[in-house]
Amino acid sequence: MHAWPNVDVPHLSLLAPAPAIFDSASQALVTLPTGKRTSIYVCGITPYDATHMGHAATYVAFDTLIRLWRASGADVDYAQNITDVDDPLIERALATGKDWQDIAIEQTELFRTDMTALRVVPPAHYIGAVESIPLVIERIQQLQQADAVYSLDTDLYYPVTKASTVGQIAHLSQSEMETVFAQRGGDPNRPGKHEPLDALLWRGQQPNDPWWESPFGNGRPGWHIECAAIALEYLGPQIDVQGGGSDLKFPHHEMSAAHAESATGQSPFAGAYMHTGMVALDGEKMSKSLGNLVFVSKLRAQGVDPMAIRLTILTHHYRQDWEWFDSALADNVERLTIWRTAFQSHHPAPDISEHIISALANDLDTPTAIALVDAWATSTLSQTHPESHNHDVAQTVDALLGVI
Ligand code: 5CA
Ligand code: ZN
Repeated sequence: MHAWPNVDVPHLSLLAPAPAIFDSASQALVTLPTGKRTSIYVCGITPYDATHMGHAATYVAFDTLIRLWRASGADVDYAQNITDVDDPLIERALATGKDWQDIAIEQTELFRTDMTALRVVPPAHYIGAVESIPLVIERIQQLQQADAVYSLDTDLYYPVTKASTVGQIAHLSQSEMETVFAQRGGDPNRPGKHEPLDALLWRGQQPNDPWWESPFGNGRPGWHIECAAIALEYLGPQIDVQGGGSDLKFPHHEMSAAHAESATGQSPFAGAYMHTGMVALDGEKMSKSLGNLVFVSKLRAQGVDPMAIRLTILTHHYRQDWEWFDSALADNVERLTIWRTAFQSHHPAPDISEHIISALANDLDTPTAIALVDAWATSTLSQTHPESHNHDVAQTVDALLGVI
Protein backbone atom coordinates (compact mmCIF):
# COMPACT_ATOMS: atom_id res chain seq x y z
CA MET A 1 0.00 0.00 0.00
CA HIS A 2 1.14 3.56 -0.39
CA ALA A 3 1.48 5.66 2.74
CA TRP A 4 0.76 9.39 2.85
CA PRO A 5 3.10 12.17 1.65
CA ASN A 6 6.32 12.80 3.52
CA VAL A 7 6.54 15.66 6.00
CA ASP A 8 9.26 18.25 5.74
CA VAL A 9 11.07 18.03 9.09
CA PRO A 10 13.74 20.70 9.66
CA HIS A 11 17.20 19.49 10.56
CA LEU A 12 18.24 20.73 13.99
CA SER A 13 21.69 22.07 14.77
CA LEU A 14 21.58 20.42 18.22
CA LEU A 15 22.00 16.63 18.43
CA ALA A 16 19.25 15.28 20.70
CA PRO A 17 20.10 12.69 23.35
CA ALA A 18 18.87 9.13 22.75
CA PRO A 19 15.21 8.93 23.77
CA ALA A 20 14.38 7.02 26.95
CA ILE A 21 10.92 5.50 26.83
CA PHE A 22 8.87 3.33 29.15
CA ASP A 23 8.96 -0.34 28.19
CA SER A 24 5.81 -2.20 29.24
CA ALA A 25 7.70 -5.50 29.40
CA SER A 26 10.43 -4.48 31.86
CA GLN A 27 8.22 -1.74 33.35
CA ALA A 28 11.18 0.60 33.29
CA LEU A 29 12.65 3.34 31.14
CA VAL A 30 14.90 2.05 28.39
CA THR A 31 17.25 4.18 26.31
CA LEU A 32 16.86 3.49 22.63
CA PRO A 33 19.90 2.78 20.46
CA THR A 34 21.01 5.49 18.06
CA GLY A 35 23.52 5.87 15.27
CA LYS A 36 22.83 2.50 13.65
CA ARG A 37 19.91 1.09 11.77
CA THR A 38 17.01 1.10 14.22
CA SER A 39 13.45 -0.02 13.71
CA ILE A 40 9.93 0.48 14.97
CA TYR A 41 6.69 -1.28 14.15
CA VAL A 42 3.49 0.53 15.09
CA CYS A 43 0.21 -1.34 14.80
CA GLY A 44 -2.03 0.40 12.29
CA ILE A 45 -5.75 0.88 12.04
CA THR A 46 -8.49 -1.57 11.27
CA PRO A 47 -10.01 0.64 8.59
CA TYR A 48 -13.46 1.60 9.76
CA ASP A 49 -14.48 4.53 11.98
CA ALA A 50 -11.14 6.20 11.21
CA THR A 51 -9.58 8.49 12.32
CA HIS A 52 -10.96 8.99 15.80
CA MET A 53 -9.13 10.95 18.46
CA GLY A 54 -7.81 7.77 20.11
CA HIS A 55 -6.17 6.73 16.84
CA ALA A 56 -4.84 10.26 16.30
CA ALA A 57 -3.35 10.43 19.82
CA THR A 58 -1.59 7.09 19.38
CA TYR A 59 -0.05 7.95 15.99
CA VAL A 60 0.94 11.47 17.10
CA ALA A 61 2.72 9.95 20.13
CA PHE A 62 4.75 7.54 17.99
CA ASP A 63 5.41 10.35 15.53
CA THR A 64 6.85 12.44 18.35
CA LEU A 65 9.10 9.54 19.32
CA ILE A 66 10.30 9.03 15.74
CA ARG A 67 11.03 12.75 15.25
CA LEU A 68 13.13 12.86 18.43
CA TRP A 69 14.83 9.54 17.73
CA ARG A 70 15.89 10.76 14.26
CA ALA A 71 17.08 14.04 15.79
CA SER A 72 19.33 11.93 18.04
CA GLY A 73 21.09 10.61 14.94
CA ALA A 74 19.25 7.29 14.56
CA ASP A 75 18.38 5.97 11.14
CA VAL A 76 14.85 4.80 12.00
CA ASP A 77 13.13 2.27 9.78
CA TYR A 78 9.38 2.37 10.36
CA ALA A 79 6.63 -0.10 9.44
CA GLN A 80 2.90 0.09 10.06
CA ASN A 81 0.13 -2.27 8.98
CA ILE A 82 -3.50 -1.85 7.96
CA THR A 83 -5.74 -4.63 9.25
CA ASP A 84 -7.76 -4.58 6.05
CA VAL A 85 -9.36 -7.95 6.70
CA ASP A 86 -10.56 -8.95 10.18
CA ASP A 87 -13.75 -9.84 12.07
CA PRO A 88 -14.83 -6.29 13.05
CA LEU A 89 -14.40 -4.96 9.50
CA ILE A 90 -16.38 -7.87 8.05
CA GLU A 91 -19.08 -7.41 10.72
CA ARG A 92 -19.31 -3.71 9.83
CA ALA A 93 -19.67 -4.60 6.14
CA LEU A 94 -22.46 -7.08 6.89
CA ALA A 95 -24.24 -4.59 9.16
CA THR A 96 -24.12 -1.77 6.59
CA GLY A 97 -24.54 -3.81 3.41
CA LYS A 98 -21.30 -2.37 2.06
CA ASP A 99 -18.43 -4.32 0.59
CA TRP A 100 -15.65 -4.81 3.18
CA GLN A 101 -13.02 -3.90 0.59
CA ASP A 102 -14.74 -0.61 -0.25
CA ILE A 103 -14.92 0.30 3.45
CA ALA A 104 -11.22 -0.51 3.86
CA ILE A 105 -10.14 1.53 0.81
CA GLU A 106 -12.26 4.54 1.73
CA GLN A 107 -11.28 4.53 5.42
CA THR A 108 -7.57 4.03 4.73
CA GLU A 109 -7.68 7.03 2.41
CA LEU A 110 -9.43 9.10 5.08
CA PHE A 111 -6.75 8.05 7.57
CA ARG A 112 -4.03 9.16 5.14
CA THR A 113 -5.55 12.61 4.78
CA ASP A 114 -5.93 12.96 8.56
CA MET A 115 -2.33 11.87 9.18
CA THR A 116 -1.15 14.34 6.55
CA ALA A 117 -3.13 17.16 8.17
CA LEU A 118 -1.67 16.28 11.59
CA ARG A 119 1.85 16.32 10.09
CA VAL A 120 2.53 12.73 11.10
CA VAL A 121 5.65 11.41 9.36
CA PRO A 122 4.63 8.40 7.21
CA PRO A 123 6.05 4.89 7.72
CA ALA A 124 8.55 3.68 5.12
CA HIS A 125 6.50 0.47 4.88
CA TYR A 126 2.71 0.82 4.99
CA ILE A 127 1.47 -2.70 4.52
CA GLY A 128 -2.01 -4.19 4.31
CA ALA A 129 -3.01 -7.56 5.76
CA VAL A 130 -4.51 -8.71 2.47
CA GLU A 131 -1.34 -8.01 0.48
CA SER A 132 0.62 -9.86 3.20
CA ILE A 133 -1.24 -13.17 3.01
CA PRO A 134 1.71 -14.95 1.28
CA LEU A 135 3.97 -13.72 4.13
CA VAL A 136 1.52 -15.00 6.72
CA ILE A 137 1.37 -18.40 5.02
CA GLU A 138 5.18 -18.64 5.04
CA ARG A 139 5.36 -17.77 8.74
CA ILE A 140 2.70 -20.31 9.62
CA GLN A 141 4.75 -22.91 7.75
CA GLN A 142 7.79 -21.84 9.76
CA LEU A 143 5.74 -22.23 12.92
CA GLN A 144 4.68 -25.69 11.78
CA GLN A 145 8.36 -26.63 11.44
CA ALA A 146 8.89 -25.35 14.97
CA ASP A 147 6.05 -27.61 16.12
CA ALA A 148 4.03 -24.55 17.15
CA VAL A 149 0.78 -25.16 15.25
CA TYR A 150 -2.18 -27.49 15.72
CA SER A 151 -5.41 -27.77 13.83
CA LEU A 152 -8.96 -27.68 15.08
CA ASP A 153 -11.62 -28.37 12.43
CA THR A 154 -10.43 -26.24 9.49
CA ASP A 155 -8.64 -23.70 11.69
CA LEU A 156 -5.02 -23.50 12.86
CA TYR A 157 -3.96 -22.50 16.38
CA TYR A 158 -0.74 -21.52 18.08
CA PRO A 159 -0.30 -23.30 21.43
CA VAL A 160 0.27 -20.70 24.13
CA THR A 161 2.61 -23.14 25.87
CA LYS A 162 5.17 -22.21 23.17
CA ALA A 163 4.96 -18.53 24.05
CA SER A 164 7.56 -17.16 26.41
CA THR A 165 6.18 -13.63 26.04
CA VAL A 166 2.68 -14.38 27.30
CA GLY A 167 2.15 -12.61 30.63
CA GLN A 168 5.34 -10.60 30.07
CA ILE A 169 4.05 -7.34 28.50
CA ALA A 170 0.64 -6.68 30.07
CA HIS A 171 1.51 -8.53 33.30
CA LEU A 172 -2.02 -9.90 33.75
CA SER A 173 -3.00 -12.94 35.80
CA GLN A 174 -4.29 -16.07 34.05
CA SER A 175 -7.92 -15.24 34.86
CA GLU A 176 -7.49 -11.62 33.76
CA MET A 177 -5.95 -12.85 30.52
CA GLU A 178 -8.88 -15.17 29.86
CA THR A 179 -11.37 -12.33 30.39
CA VAL A 180 -9.47 -9.83 28.26
CA PHE A 181 -8.78 -12.42 25.54
CA ALA A 182 -12.52 -12.89 25.03
CA GLN A 183 -13.08 -9.11 24.92
CA ARG A 184 -10.37 -8.57 22.32
CA GLY A 185 -11.20 -11.04 19.59
CA GLY A 186 -10.07 -14.29 21.29
CA ASP A 187 -12.08 -17.47 21.86
CA PRO A 188 -10.98 -18.88 25.25
CA ASN A 189 -13.98 -21.20 25.56
CA ARG A 190 -13.92 -22.91 22.20
CA PRO A 191 -14.18 -26.66 22.72
CA GLY A 192 -11.20 -28.63 21.44
CA LYS A 193 -8.59 -25.96 22.10
CA HIS A 194 -5.63 -27.27 24.08
CA GLU A 195 -5.48 -24.14 26.24
CA PRO A 196 -7.96 -21.25 26.50
CA LEU A 197 -5.33 -18.71 25.38
CA ASP A 198 -4.18 -20.55 22.25
CA ALA A 199 -4.25 -18.00 19.43
CA LEU A 200 -5.88 -18.37 16.02
CA LEU A 201 -3.35 -18.40 13.16
CA TRP A 202 -5.60 -19.30 10.23
CA ARG A 203 -9.39 -19.40 10.04
CA GLY A 204 -10.78 -21.92 7.57
CA GLN A 205 -13.31 -20.59 5.07
CA GLN A 206 -16.63 -19.55 6.63
CA PRO A 207 -19.92 -18.52 5.00
CA ASN A 208 -19.95 -14.73 4.35
CA ASP A 209 -16.21 -14.55 4.90
CA PRO A 210 -13.53 -13.60 2.39
CA TRP A 211 -10.97 -16.37 1.89
CA TRP A 212 -7.67 -17.09 0.19
CA GLU A 213 -6.07 -20.35 -0.90
CA SER A 214 -3.31 -21.79 1.24
CA PRO A 215 -1.54 -25.11 1.87
CA PHE A 216 -3.78 -25.37 4.95
CA GLY A 217 -6.98 -24.97 2.92
CA ASN A 218 -8.96 -21.90 2.00
CA GLY A 219 -9.24 -19.30 4.72
CA ARG A 220 -7.88 -16.06 6.12
CA PRO A 221 -5.16 -15.04 8.60
CA GLY A 222 -5.54 -14.55 12.32
CA TRP A 223 -4.83 -11.08 13.69
CA HIS A 224 -1.56 -11.51 15.62
CA ILE A 225 0.30 -13.43 12.90
CA GLU A 226 -0.46 -10.58 10.49
CA CYS A 227 1.60 -8.09 12.50
CA ALA A 228 4.34 -10.62 13.24
CA ALA A 229 4.68 -11.50 9.54
CA ILE A 230 4.78 -7.86 8.39
CA ALA A 231 7.29 -6.78 11.04
CA LEU A 232 9.59 -9.75 10.34
CA GLU A 233 9.48 -9.22 6.58
CA TYR A 234 10.06 -5.47 6.49
CA LEU A 235 12.15 -4.87 9.64
CA GLY A 236 13.87 -8.16 10.42
CA PRO A 237 13.76 -10.75 13.21
CA GLN A 238 14.45 -8.29 16.02
CA ILE A 239 13.15 -4.76 16.20
CA ASP A 240 13.82 -1.93 18.65
CA VAL A 241 10.26 -0.84 19.42
CA GLN A 242 6.86 -2.49 19.08
CA GLY A 243 4.16 0.13 19.55
CA GLY A 244 0.44 0.65 19.89
CA GLY A 245 -2.26 1.66 22.33
CA SER A 246 -2.36 0.05 25.78
CA ASP A 247 -5.33 -2.05 24.64
CA LEU A 248 -2.90 -3.96 22.41
CA LYS A 249 -0.53 -5.18 25.16
CA PHE A 250 -2.54 -8.36 25.61
CA PRO A 251 -3.24 -10.45 23.69
CA HIS A 252 -2.04 -8.71 20.55
CA HIS A 253 1.53 -7.73 21.33
CA GLU A 254 2.23 -10.71 23.57
CA MET A 255 0.96 -13.04 20.85
CA SER A 256 2.63 -11.36 17.87
CA ALA A 257 5.94 -11.33 19.74
CA ALA A 258 5.42 -15.00 20.63
CA HIS A 259 4.64 -15.92 17.01
CA ALA A 260 7.71 -14.03 15.80
CA GLU A 261 10.01 -15.60 18.38
CA SER A 262 8.75 -19.13 17.74
CA ALA A 263 9.05 -18.65 13.98
CA THR A 264 12.58 -17.21 13.94
CA GLY A 265 14.02 -18.75 17.10
CA GLN A 266 15.31 -15.30 18.04
CA SER A 267 14.32 -13.35 21.10
CA PRO A 268 13.44 -10.81 22.22
CA PHE A 269 11.31 -9.82 19.25
CA ALA A 270 11.34 -6.19 20.41
CA GLY A 271 13.79 -4.28 22.58
CA ALA A 272 10.92 -2.22 24.01
CA TYR A 273 7.14 -2.38 23.96
CA MET A 274 5.74 1.13 24.04
CA HIS A 275 2.07 1.80 24.73
CA THR A 276 -0.09 4.88 24.65
CA GLY A 277 -2.91 5.66 27.09
CA MET A 278 -6.55 5.48 26.05
CA VAL A 279 -8.52 8.55 25.03
CA ALA A 280 -12.04 8.67 26.45
CA LEU A 281 -15.21 10.60 25.63
CA ASP A 282 -18.08 11.04 28.09
CA GLY A 283 -16.22 8.99 30.69
CA GLU A 284 -15.68 5.90 28.52
CA LYS A 285 -12.81 4.74 26.29
CA MET A 286 -13.38 6.10 22.80
CA SER A 287 -14.16 2.97 20.82
CA LYS A 288 -15.82 1.85 17.66
CA SER A 289 -17.97 -0.60 19.55
CA LEU A 290 -19.42 2.11 21.84
CA GLY A 291 -19.59 4.69 19.07
CA ASN A 292 -18.42 7.55 21.35
CA LEU A 293 -16.08 8.96 18.74
CA VAL A 294 -14.63 12.35 17.87
CA PHE A 295 -13.33 12.28 14.29
CA VAL A 296 -10.33 14.27 13.12
CA SER A 297 -11.95 14.71 9.70
CA LYS A 298 -15.16 16.14 11.19
CA LEU A 299 -13.22 18.70 13.20
CA ARG A 300 -11.23 19.60 10.11
CA ALA A 301 -14.46 20.01 8.12
CA GLN A 302 -15.65 22.41 10.83
CA GLY A 303 -12.56 24.51 10.14
CA VAL A 304 -10.49 23.44 13.16
CA ASP A 305 -6.76 23.88 12.54
CA PRO A 306 -5.18 20.38 12.67
CA MET A 307 -2.22 21.89 14.50
CA ALA A 308 -4.57 22.75 17.37
CA ILE A 309 -5.71 19.11 17.44
CA ARG A 310 -2.08 17.99 17.53
CA LEU A 311 -1.33 20.41 20.37
CA THR A 312 -4.37 19.24 22.34
CA ILE A 313 -3.08 15.67 22.08
CA LEU A 314 0.45 16.68 23.11
CA THR A 315 -0.72 18.49 26.24
CA HIS A 316 -1.26 14.98 27.66
CA HIS A 317 1.59 12.63 28.47
CA TYR A 318 1.40 9.73 26.01
CA ARG A 319 1.09 7.09 28.73
CA GLN A 320 -1.76 8.79 30.50
CA ASP A 321 -5.42 7.90 29.84
CA TRP A 322 -7.29 11.12 29.17
CA GLU A 323 -10.65 12.47 28.16
CA TRP A 324 -11.39 14.62 25.14
CA PHE A 325 -13.08 17.97 25.87
CA ASP A 326 -13.96 20.57 23.25
CA SER A 327 -12.92 23.22 25.77
CA ALA A 328 -9.34 21.87 25.69
CA LEU A 329 -9.36 22.18 21.92
CA ALA A 330 -10.48 25.80 22.26
CA ASP A 331 -7.62 26.46 24.71
CA ASN A 332 -5.16 25.04 22.20
CA VAL A 333 -6.55 27.10 19.33
CA GLU A 334 -5.65 30.08 21.52
CA ARG A 335 -2.22 28.63 22.44
CA LEU A 336 -1.44 28.10 18.75
CA THR A 337 -2.21 31.76 17.99
CA ILE A 338 0.10 32.90 20.78
CA TRP A 339 2.91 30.58 19.69
CA ARG A 340 2.62 31.65 16.05
CA THR A 341 2.68 35.29 17.02
CA ALA A 342 5.81 34.67 19.10
CA PHE A 343 7.46 32.68 16.26
CA GLN A 344 6.92 35.60 13.90
CA SER A 345 7.72 38.26 16.39
CA HIS A 346 10.84 40.33 15.90
CA HIS A 347 11.17 40.77 19.62
CA PRO A 348 14.28 39.06 20.93
CA ALA A 349 14.03 35.89 23.02
CA PRO A 350 16.31 33.12 24.38
CA ASP A 351 16.65 29.76 22.62
CA ILE A 352 15.02 27.13 24.80
CA SER A 353 15.51 24.29 22.29
CA GLU A 354 17.85 22.36 24.56
CA HIS A 355 15.25 22.32 27.35
CA ILE A 356 12.51 21.20 24.98
CA ILE A 357 14.74 18.38 23.73
CA SER A 358 15.64 17.26 27.27
CA ALA A 359 11.98 17.13 28.26
CA LEU A 360 11.14 15.00 25.24
CA ALA A 361 14.12 12.68 25.72
CA ASN A 362 12.75 11.91 29.19
CA ASP A 363 9.93 9.53 28.18
CA LEU A 364 8.44 12.05 25.73
CA ASP A 365 7.38 14.60 28.32
CA THR A 366 5.33 16.71 25.92
CA PRO A 367 3.36 18.54 28.69
CA THR A 368 6.66 19.95 30.01
CA ALA A 369 7.84 20.80 26.48
CA ILE A 370 4.60 22.69 25.87
CA ALA A 371 4.87 24.54 29.19
CA LEU A 372 8.39 25.60 28.19
CA VAL A 373 7.18 26.99 24.87
CA ASP A 374 4.24 28.71 26.61
CA ALA A 375 6.60 30.49 29.02
CA TRP A 376 8.96 31.35 26.16
CA ALA A 377 6.11 32.76 24.07
CA THR A 378 4.86 34.88 26.95
CA SER A 379 8.30 36.29 27.63
CA THR A 380 8.97 36.81 23.92
CA LEU A 381 5.79 38.77 23.51
CA SER A 382 6.65 40.89 26.56
CA GLN A 383 10.15 41.51 25.10
CA THR A 384 12.23 41.09 28.21
CA HIS A 385 15.18 39.14 26.81
CA PRO A 386 18.37 40.34 25.15
CA GLU A 387 19.10 37.93 22.26
CA SER A 388 17.17 36.98 19.15
CA HIS A 389 16.58 33.27 18.51
CA ASN A 390 12.88 33.03 17.67
CA HIS A 391 13.58 31.18 14.49
CA ASP A 392 15.46 28.44 16.38
CA VAL A 393 12.57 27.77 18.73
CA ALA A 394 10.10 27.73 15.84
CA GLN A 395 12.30 25.17 14.08
CA THR A 396 12.61 22.98 17.17
CA VAL A 397 8.84 23.05 17.69
CA ASP A 398 8.30 22.24 14.03
CA ALA A 399 10.87 19.39 14.04
CA LEU A 400 10.02 17.74 17.34
CA LEU A 401 6.46 18.66 18.29
CA GLY A 402 5.36 18.76 14.65
CA VAL A 403 3.51 22.04 15.18
CA ILE A 404 3.86 24.96 12.80
N1 5CA B 1 -5.50 -2.98 13.55
C1 5CA B 1 -5.32 -3.17 14.96
C2 5CA B 1 -3.87 -3.21 15.35
S1 5CA B 1 -2.96 -4.37 14.42
C3 5CA B 1 -6.05 -2.11 15.77
O1 5CA B 1 -5.99 -2.16 16.98
N2 5CA B 1 -6.73 -1.21 15.06
S2 5CA B 1 -7.60 -0.05 15.71
O2 5CA B 1 -8.11 0.71 14.59
O3 5CA B 1 -8.55 -0.58 16.60
O4 5CA B 1 -6.65 0.84 16.54
C4 5CA B 1 -5.56 1.51 15.93
C5 5CA B 1 -4.61 2.04 17.01
O5 5CA B 1 -5.28 3.02 17.80
C6 5CA B 1 -4.15 0.95 17.99
O6 5CA B 1 -2.79 1.19 18.35
C7 5CA B 1 -5.04 1.16 19.19
O7 5CA B 1 -4.41 0.75 20.39
C8 5CA B 1 -5.22 2.67 19.17
N3 5CA B 1 -6.48 3.09 19.82
C9 5CA B 1 -7.73 2.61 19.60
N4 5CA B 1 -8.63 3.24 20.41
C10 5CA B 1 -7.92 4.14 21.14
C11 5CA B 1 -8.27 5.10 22.15
N5 5CA B 1 -9.51 5.27 22.57
N6 5CA B 1 -7.27 5.84 22.69
C12 5CA B 1 -5.98 5.70 22.28
N7 5CA B 1 -5.59 4.81 21.33
C13 5CA B 1 -6.55 4.04 20.77
ZN1 ZN C 1 -0.97 -5.08 15.22
